Amino acid sequence: MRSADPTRRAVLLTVAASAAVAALPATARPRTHTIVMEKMRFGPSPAGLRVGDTIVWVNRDLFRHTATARDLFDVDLAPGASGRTVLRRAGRIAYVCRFHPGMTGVLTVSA
Ligand SMILES: [Cu+2]
Repeated sequence: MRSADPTRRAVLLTVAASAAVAALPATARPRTHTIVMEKMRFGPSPAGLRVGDTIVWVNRDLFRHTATARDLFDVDLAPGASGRTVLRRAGRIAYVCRFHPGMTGVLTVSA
């Protein structure tokens, strides 16, 4: 059976990040979203993304993957690893795994 540790870690990170920004006014409060890589696919892109939000990438697969958007981010994750990126600009942001060109996704980020 596969370990649930990466999921647990992502949940804990999300909780910690939420607690850290709880004191900010609602309009300025960044949020943390999780995208899981599993079975050679990216999980669904979260709705309601805003500039300043964080994406936590969780690689639950048996393969190394990246989440790569040209000029914006390049997260390289071993199996079981996780990493994070902060969304720095609004717009439609296409991303891909550099090792598996069939793995793609799109983030829609508002200002
Ligand atoms: Cu990949």
